[in-house]
Amino acid sequence: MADNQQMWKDLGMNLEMHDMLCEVLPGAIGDVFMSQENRPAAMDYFDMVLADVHGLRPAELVEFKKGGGKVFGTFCAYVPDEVIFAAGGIATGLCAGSQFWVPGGERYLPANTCPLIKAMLGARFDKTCPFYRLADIYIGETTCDGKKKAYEILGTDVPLHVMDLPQMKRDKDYLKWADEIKDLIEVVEKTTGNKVTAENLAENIKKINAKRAALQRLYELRRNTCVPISGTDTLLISQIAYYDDPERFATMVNKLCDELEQRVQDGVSVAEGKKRILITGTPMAIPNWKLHNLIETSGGVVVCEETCTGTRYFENFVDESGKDLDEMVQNIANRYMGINCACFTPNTARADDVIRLAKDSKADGVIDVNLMFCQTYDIEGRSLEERCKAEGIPFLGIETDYTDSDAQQLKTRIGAFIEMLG
Ligand code: BJ8
Repeated sequence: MADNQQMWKDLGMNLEMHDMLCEVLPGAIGDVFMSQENRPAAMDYFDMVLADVHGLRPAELVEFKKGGGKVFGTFCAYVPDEVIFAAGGIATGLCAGSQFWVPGGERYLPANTCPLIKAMLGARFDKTCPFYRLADIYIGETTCDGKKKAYEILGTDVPLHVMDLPQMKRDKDYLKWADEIKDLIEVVEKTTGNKVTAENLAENIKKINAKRAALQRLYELRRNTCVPISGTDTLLISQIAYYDDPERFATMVNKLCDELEQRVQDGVSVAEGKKRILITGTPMAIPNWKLHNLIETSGGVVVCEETCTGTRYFENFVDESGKDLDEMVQNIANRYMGINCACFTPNTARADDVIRLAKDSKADGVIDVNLMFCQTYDIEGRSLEERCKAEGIPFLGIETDYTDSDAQQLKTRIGAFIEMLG
């Protein structure tokens, strides 16, 4: 911890304020994670990463930077890590899941902005997150309006490149996204001083695909009647996926999956008699475990997340057969355009995904979680509910923020929904 203090100081962090943030974390970890029974032993790696979330990985990144390495901060599942790693850079998610950062963001943004966006700005301008301090450049993207405008403000304080994400999925939009990836390659090359070549890109396409494969394996194991891991633990893993070293992360997830396979064989379940829930909606950035915790302490078990801290992050591989840089870039573009975010129109494929995943994971019900003031996901909630109802899948829509002020009320609603599932 003493070393961390020096590192945080060197990163120009506001230590006094950061201490306040650190004070609440151990309690939250105890309440949310350690209180669960019968956790897989291989969760110890992820627990360790979480317990020192502002120490372990930042220290690695500091070392990397000492050797001249460049760190790229990202905010969205559409930003292709492959090209950043190909140029010898490191991509790290800049998560914004804590209420702690929201008041800081409200100094720059209207109060009726999504908490995730407010937390992004609070984490940067309050100087209380080492990842936000470490990143040499941020990579934004034109997804929702709130993020677009927030990037303009962030860009006054840190180098920032915004990728222009198409909002439709016509053939020309796939070509356009490939073009944007080429622009990103130029930015990455300029920042790192290294070239993206067909060779290093092919290697990194494989590396990131391997990480996706590990996550797919984990999510498939949750489909078993005997649920070998809680949704809360899985959410933590999905959150860590955004900033851990990809190869080590895949190794640790595969190690966990070996244990979970054994659990399934032995009939070890963490969810005896619990109702299976699929969560869909807005992403849950670390340390937002609110809904999983409420569901899993109210008689439910989360068996799948159709979110960007879930299937949207890892479903579909990049085709590895590209022979030259152009083909590889188009293959990357095609894979990322397959993500079904509500910022696209139309976005009916997301509802198809929810139905497919609900069936595959044998969900008893779907809970659609919307971060307050996120218009695009909020609006999609209605058609999603209609689709689920048409398929005979019970549905509950929830809107919430990062505070605990509605926790009791939500617990009552979730408890009633789970009871209604029979
Ligand atoms: S691909 S979901 S990570 S944009 S910030 S849209 S919650 S109002 S995060 Fe997202 Fe990429 Fe889409 Fe996924 Fe709403 Fe808030 Fe906007 Fe948000």
